[in-house]
Amino acid sequence: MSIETQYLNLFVTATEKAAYGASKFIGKNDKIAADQAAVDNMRSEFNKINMDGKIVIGEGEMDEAPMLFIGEKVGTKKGQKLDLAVDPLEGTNFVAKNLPNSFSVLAVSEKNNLFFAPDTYMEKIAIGPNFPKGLVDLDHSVEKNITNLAEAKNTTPDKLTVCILERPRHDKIISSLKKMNVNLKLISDGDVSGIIYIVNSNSPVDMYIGTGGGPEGVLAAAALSCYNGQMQTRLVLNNKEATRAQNMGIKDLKKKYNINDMIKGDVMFCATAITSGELADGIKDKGEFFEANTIALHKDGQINTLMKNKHKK
Ligand code: VTB
Repeated sequence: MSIETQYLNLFVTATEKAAYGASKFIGKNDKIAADQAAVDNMRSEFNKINMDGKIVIGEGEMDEAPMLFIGEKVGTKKGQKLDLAVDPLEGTNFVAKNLPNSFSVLAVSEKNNLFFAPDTYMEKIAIGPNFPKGLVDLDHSVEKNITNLAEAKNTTPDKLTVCILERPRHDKIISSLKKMNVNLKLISDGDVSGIIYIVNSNSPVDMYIGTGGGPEGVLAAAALSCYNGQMQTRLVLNNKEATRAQNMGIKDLKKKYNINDMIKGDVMFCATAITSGELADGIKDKGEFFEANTIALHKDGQINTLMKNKHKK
Protein backbone atom coordinates (compact mmCIF):
# COMPACT_ATOMS: atom_id res chain seq x y z
CA MET A 1 0.00 0.00 0.00
CA SER A 2 1.00 3.61 -0.46
CA ILE A 3 0.39 6.75 1.53
CA GLU A 4 -2.67 8.46 0.03
CA THR A 5 -1.49 11.31 -2.19
CA GLN A 6 -3.88 13.82 -0.66
CA TYR A 7 -1.81 13.80 2.53
CA LEU A 8 1.19 15.51 0.95
CA ASN A 9 -0.36 19.00 0.80
CA LEU A 10 -1.61 18.66 4.36
CA PHE A 11 1.84 17.75 5.62
CA VAL A 12 3.38 20.58 3.62
CA THR A 13 0.99 22.97 5.37
CA ALA A 14 2.10 21.54 8.72
CA THR A 15 5.81 22.21 8.10
CA GLU A 16 5.00 25.61 6.58
CA LYS A 17 2.99 26.70 9.62
CA ALA A 18 5.73 25.37 11.90
CA ALA A 19 8.37 27.24 9.90
CA TYR A 20 6.31 30.42 10.12
CA GLY A 21 6.04 30.03 13.90
CA ALA A 22 9.81 29.70 14.22
CA SER A 23 10.46 32.55 11.77
CA LYS A 24 9.15 35.08 14.28
CA PHE A 25 12.23 34.28 16.35
CA ILE A 26 14.85 34.67 13.61
CA GLY A 27 17.75 36.61 15.11
CA LYS A 28 16.23 36.75 18.59
CA ASN A 29 18.92 34.51 20.04
CA ASP A 30 16.28 32.36 21.71
CA LYS A 31 16.46 28.75 20.56
CA ILE A 32 13.88 27.50 23.00
CA ALA A 33 11.16 29.99 22.05
CA ALA A 34 11.76 29.36 18.34
CA ASP A 35 11.53 25.61 18.78
CA GLN A 36 8.40 25.88 20.92
CA ALA A 37 6.64 28.04 18.33
CA ALA A 38 7.47 25.52 15.59
CA VAL A 39 6.29 22.59 17.71
CA ASP A 40 3.01 24.27 18.71
CA ASN A 41 2.09 25.14 15.12
CA MET A 42 3.05 21.74 13.74
CA ARG A 43 1.03 19.93 16.35
CA SER A 44 -2.07 22.02 15.86
CA GLU A 45 -1.92 21.39 12.08
CA PHE A 46 -1.45 17.64 12.61
CA ASN A 47 -4.55 17.49 14.73
CA LYS A 48 -6.68 18.88 11.89
CA ILE A 49 -5.63 16.05 9.58
CA ASN A 50 -7.80 12.96 9.13
CA MET A 51 -5.18 10.37 10.01
CA ASP A 52 -4.45 7.90 12.76
CA GLY A 53 -0.95 9.23 13.33
CA LYS A 54 1.78 8.46 15.83
CA ILE A 55 4.99 10.36 16.49
CA VAL A 56 7.88 7.87 16.32
CA ILE A 57 10.70 10.39 16.22
CA GLY A 58 9.95 13.62 18.01
CA GLU A 59 11.04 16.17 20.51
CA GLY A 60 11.95 13.57 23.12
CA GLU A 61 10.32 11.07 25.38
CA MET A 62 7.02 11.84 27.12
CA ASP A 63 8.49 13.00 30.42
CA GLU A 64 10.95 15.39 28.81
CA ALA A 65 8.87 16.91 26.00
CA PRO A 66 5.51 18.59 26.45
CA MET A 67 4.51 18.14 22.81
CA LEU A 68 5.23 15.93 19.82
CA PHE A 69 6.86 13.41 22.11
CA ILE A 70 7.67 9.89 21.00
CA GLY A 71 4.46 7.86 21.14
CA GLU A 72 2.12 10.87 20.98
CA LYS A 73 -0.98 10.25 18.90
CA VAL A 74 -1.81 12.94 16.37
CA GLY A 75 -4.64 13.54 13.90
CA THR A 76 -8.38 13.00 14.13
CA LYS A 77 -7.91 9.18 14.23
CA LYS A 78 -10.11 8.91 11.12
CA GLY A 79 -7.89 7.89 8.26
CA GLN A 80 -4.72 6.03 7.38
CA LYS A 81 -2.45 4.68 10.12
CA LEU A 82 0.75 6.67 9.76
CA ASP A 83 4.04 7.05 11.60
CA LEU A 84 5.63 10.48 11.75
CA ALA A 85 9.22 11.58 12.33
CA VAL A 86 9.41 15.28 13.09
CA ASP A 87 12.05 17.92 13.56
CA PRO A 88 9.90 21.07 13.73
CA LEU A 89 13.04 23.19 13.92
CA GLU A 90 16.16 21.63 12.41
CA GLY A 91 18.97 24.11 13.01
CA THR A 92 17.86 25.97 16.15
CA ASN A 93 21.18 27.88 16.13
CA PHE A 94 20.54 29.10 12.61
CA VAL A 95 17.20 30.65 13.57
CA ALA A 96 18.52 32.06 16.84
CA LYS A 97 21.52 33.65 15.08
CA ASN A 98 19.80 34.52 11.79
CA LEU A 99 21.95 32.21 9.65
CA PRO A 100 20.98 30.29 6.50
CA ASN A 101 19.67 26.73 6.28
CA SER A 102 17.14 26.23 9.06
CA PHE A 103 14.17 24.02 8.21
CA SER A 104 11.03 22.55 9.60
CA VAL A 105 11.20 18.86 8.68
CA LEU A 106 8.81 15.92 8.61
CA ALA A 107 8.89 12.35 7.28
CA VAL A 108 5.84 10.08 7.15
CA SER A 109 5.50 6.36 6.53
CA GLU A 110 2.78 3.80 6.95
CA LYS A 111 2.56 2.27 10.43
CA ASN A 112 5.77 0.61 11.69
CA ASN A 113 7.82 1.48 8.61
CA LEU A 114 10.28 4.01 10.07
CA PHE A 115 13.32 3.14 12.14
CA PHE A 116 12.66 4.31 15.72
CA ALA A 117 16.14 5.80 16.14
CA PRO A 118 16.91 6.89 19.68
CA ASP A 119 18.08 10.45 20.27
CA THR A 120 21.77 9.52 20.24
CA TYR A 121 24.61 10.02 17.81
CA MET A 122 24.73 8.09 14.57
CA GLU A 123 27.53 7.51 12.07
CA LYS A 124 26.38 8.30 8.55
CA ILE A 125 27.64 7.93 5.02
CA ALA A 126 25.55 8.84 1.99
CA ILE A 127 25.88 9.15 -1.78
CA GLY A 128 23.46 9.75 -4.66
CA PRO A 129 21.54 7.31 -6.90
CA ASN A 130 22.73 4.88 -9.60
CA PHE A 131 25.83 3.50 -7.89
CA PRO A 132 26.55 -0.18 -7.30
CA LYS A 133 25.23 -1.45 -3.99
CA GLY A 134 27.80 -1.25 -1.18
CA LEU A 135 30.10 1.14 -3.06
CA VAL A 136 30.68 3.04 0.17
CA ASP A 137 30.58 1.50 3.64
CA LEU A 138 31.09 2.74 7.20
CA ASP A 139 33.74 0.03 7.67
CA HIS A 140 35.79 1.11 4.68
CA SER A 141 38.60 3.59 5.21
CA VAL A 142 37.91 7.14 4.06
CA GLU A 143 40.47 6.53 1.31
CA LYS A 144 38.63 3.47 0.04
CA ASN A 145 35.24 5.17 0.03
CA ILE A 146 36.63 8.15 -1.86
CA THR A 147 38.53 6.02 -4.37
CA ASN A 148 35.47 3.85 -5.00
CA LEU A 149 33.23 6.85 -5.55
CA ALA A 150 35.75 8.62 -7.78
CA GLU A 151 36.12 5.47 -9.92
CA ALA A 152 32.36 4.98 -10.17
CA LYS A 153 31.99 8.61 -11.25
CA ASN A 154 34.85 8.23 -13.68
CA THR A 155 36.71 11.09 -12.06
CA THR A 156 39.47 11.79 -9.52
CA PRO A 157 39.21 12.57 -5.78
CA ASP A 158 40.16 16.23 -6.29
CA LYS A 159 36.95 16.67 -8.32
CA LEU A 160 34.74 15.33 -5.50
CA THR A 161 33.09 17.39 -2.76
CA VAL A 162 32.35 15.89 0.64
CA CYS A 163 30.02 17.49 3.18
CA ILE A 164 30.78 16.98 6.88
CA LEU A 165 29.87 18.64 10.18
CA GLU A 166 32.81 20.71 11.42
CA ARG A 167 33.49 19.07 14.78
CA PRO A 168 36.68 17.93 16.55
CA ARG A 169 35.33 14.35 16.39
CA HIS A 170 35.79 14.56 12.61
CA ASP A 171 39.41 15.78 12.62
CA LYS A 172 40.77 12.44 11.39
CA ILE A 173 38.25 12.11 8.57
CA ILE A 174 38.83 15.73 7.52
CA SER A 175 42.59 15.28 7.47
CA SER A 176 42.28 12.11 5.35
CA LEU A 177 40.03 13.99 2.92
CA LYS A 178 42.50 16.88 2.75
CA LYS A 179 45.36 14.48 2.02
CA MET A 180 43.39 13.17 -0.94
CA ASN A 181 42.77 16.73 -2.10
CA VAL A 182 39.01 16.28 -1.86
CA ASN A 183 36.93 19.46 -1.72
CA LEU A 184 35.22 19.99 1.61
CA LYS A 185 31.87 21.49 2.44
CA LEU A 186 32.14 22.05 6.19
CA ILE A 187 28.83 22.76 7.87
CA SER A 188 28.38 24.07 11.40
CA ASP A 189 24.99 22.36 11.84
CA GLY A 190 22.12 20.82 9.93
CA ASP A 191 23.08 17.45 8.56
CA VAL A 192 19.60 16.78 7.13
CA SER A 193 20.33 19.47 4.53
CA GLY A 194 23.93 18.26 4.43
CA ILE A 195 22.63 14.98 3.00
CA ILE A 196 20.02 16.60 0.74
CA TYR A 197 22.87 18.59 -0.89
CA ILE A 198 23.93 15.32 -2.54
CA VAL A 199 20.78 15.19 -4.66
CA ASN A 200 20.29 18.94 -5.16
CA SER A 201 21.66 20.51 -8.31
CA ASN A 202 22.36 23.86 -6.59
CA SER A 203 24.96 22.24 -4.38
CA PRO A 204 27.62 20.02 -5.91
CA VAL A 205 28.11 17.60 -3.02
CA ASP A 206 29.07 14.00 -3.88
CA MET A 207 29.18 12.40 -0.46
CA TYR A 208 28.11 13.08 3.11
CA ILE A 209 30.09 11.51 5.93
CA GLY A 210 30.34 11.82 9.72
CA THR A 211 28.54 11.51 13.02
CA GLY A 212 25.41 13.52 13.80
CA GLY A 213 22.01 13.05 15.40
CA GLY A 214 20.17 9.72 15.05
CA PRO A 215 16.74 11.28 14.46
CA GLU A 216 18.22 13.58 11.81
CA GLY A 217 19.70 10.48 10.17
CA VAL A 218 16.29 8.89 9.72
CA LEU A 219 14.82 12.14 8.35
CA ALA A 220 17.65 12.45 5.84
CA ALA A 221 17.25 8.78 4.89
CA ALA A 222 13.57 9.43 4.16
CA ALA A 223 14.49 12.23 1.78
CA LEU A 224 17.31 10.32 0.11
CA SER A 225 15.15 7.22 -0.35
CA CYS A 226 12.80 9.29 -2.56
CA TYR A 227 15.80 9.86 -4.84
CA ASN A 228 17.03 6.26 -4.67
CA GLY A 229 20.24 7.44 -3.02
CA GLN A 230 22.46 5.21 -0.88
CA MET A 231 22.97 5.70 2.83
CA GLN A 232 24.41 3.64 5.65
CA THR A 233 24.23 4.42 9.36
CA ARG A 234 25.21 2.94 12.72
CA LEU A 235 24.22 4.12 16.18
CA VAL A 236 26.91 5.46 18.50
CA LEU A 237 25.89 4.56 22.04
CA ASN A 238 27.36 5.02 25.51
CA ASN A 239 26.35 2.50 28.19
CA LYS A 240 23.24 4.36 29.30
CA GLU A 241 22.14 4.90 25.72
CA ALA A 242 22.77 1.25 24.89
CA THR A 243 20.28 0.24 27.57
CA ARG A 244 17.77 2.77 26.28
CA ALA A 245 18.18 1.52 22.73
CA GLN A 246 17.64 -2.06 23.92
CA ASN A 247 14.49 -0.97 25.72
CA MET A 248 13.31 0.56 22.45
CA GLY A 249 13.59 -2.88 20.88
CA ILE A 250 16.97 -2.60 19.13
CA LYS A 251 18.65 -6.00 19.42
CA ASP A 252 21.88 -5.62 17.47
CA LEU A 253 23.40 -2.38 18.77
CA LYS A 254 26.24 -2.43 16.22
CA LYS A 255 24.01 -3.03 13.21
CA LYS A 256 24.76 -1.11 10.04
CA TYR A 257 21.48 0.19 8.68
CA ASN A 258 21.08 0.65 4.96
CA ILE A 259 18.43 3.01 3.71
CA ASN A 260 15.87 0.20 3.27
CA ASP A 261 16.38 -0.89 6.88
CA MET A 262 15.47 2.62 8.06
CA ILE A 263 12.71 3.46 5.60
CA LYS A 264 10.37 0.64 4.59
CA GLY A 265 7.72 1.03 1.91
CA ASP A 266 6.32 4.37 0.89
CA VAL A 267 7.43 7.65 2.40
CA MET A 268 6.64 11.37 2.26
CA PHE A 269 9.15 14.06 3.20
CA CYS A 270 8.61 17.80 3.67
CA ALA A 271 11.20 20.42 4.56
CA THR A 272 10.19 24.09 4.71
CA ALA A 273 12.97 26.66 4.84
CA ILE A 274 12.80 29.07 7.78
CA THR A 275 15.90 31.13 6.96
CA SER A 276 17.04 31.15 3.31
CA GLY A 277 19.75 28.83 2.05
CA GLU A 278 21.02 26.99 -1.01
CA LEU A 279 18.11 24.56 -0.97
CA ALA A 280 15.19 26.97 -0.58
CA ASP A 281 14.19 30.54 0.28
CA GLY A 282 13.03 31.17 3.81
CA ILE A 283 9.71 32.42 5.17
CA LYS A 284 8.63 35.83 3.81
CA ASP A 285 6.19 37.83 5.89
CA LYS A 286 3.95 39.72 3.46
CA GLY A 287 1.63 41.40 5.95
CA GLU A 288 -1.74 39.66 5.55
CA PHE A 289 -0.09 36.38 4.55
CA PHE A 290 3.25 34.63 4.55
CA GLU A 291 5.09 32.84 1.78
CA ALA A 292 6.86 29.52 2.30
CA ASN A 293 9.07 27.26 0.18
CA THR A 294 9.00 23.53 0.78
CA ILE A 295 10.89 20.57 -0.59
CA ALA A 296 8.03 18.07 -0.93
CA LEU A 297 8.74 14.44 -1.80
CA HIS A 298 6.52 11.39 -2.16
CA LYS A 299 8.26 8.16 -3.08
CA ASP A 300 5.36 6.12 -4.53
CA GLY A 301 3.69 9.20 -6.01
CA GLN A 302 7.02 10.02 -7.68
CA ILE A 303 6.61 13.59 -6.55
CA ASN A 304 9.72 15.68 -6.13
CA THR A 305 9.02 19.40 -6.06
CA LEU A 306 10.03 22.67 -4.51
CA MET A 307 6.64 24.20 -3.68
CA LYS A 308 5.92 27.85 -3.06
CA ASN A 309 2.77 28.46 -1.03
CA LYS A 310 0.96 31.35 0.58
CA HIS A 311 -0.99 31.14 3.82
CA LYS A 312 -3.10 33.67 5.64
CA LYS A 313 -1.51 34.59 8.95
C1 VTB B 1 23.55 17.05 15.04
C2 VTB B 1 23.03 17.18 13.63
C3 VTB B 1 21.92 18.21 13.56
O1 VTB B 1 22.82 19.27 15.52
O2 VTB B 1 22.55 16.47 15.85
C4 VTB B 1 23.92 18.41 15.59
O3 VTB B 1 22.54 15.93 13.20
C5 VTB B 1 24.40 18.38 17.02
O4 VTB B 1 25.70 17.94 17.00
O5 VTB B 1 21.54 18.41 12.22
P1 VTB B 1 26.70 18.27 18.19
O6 VTB B 1 26.19 17.51 19.38
O7 VTB B 1 28.02 17.82 17.72
O8 VTB B 1 26.64 19.77 18.38
C6 VTB B 1 22.35 19.52 14.21
O9 VTB B 1 23.39 20.11 13.46
C7 VTB B 1 21.16 20.51 14.26
O10 VTB B 1 20.11 19.97 14.98
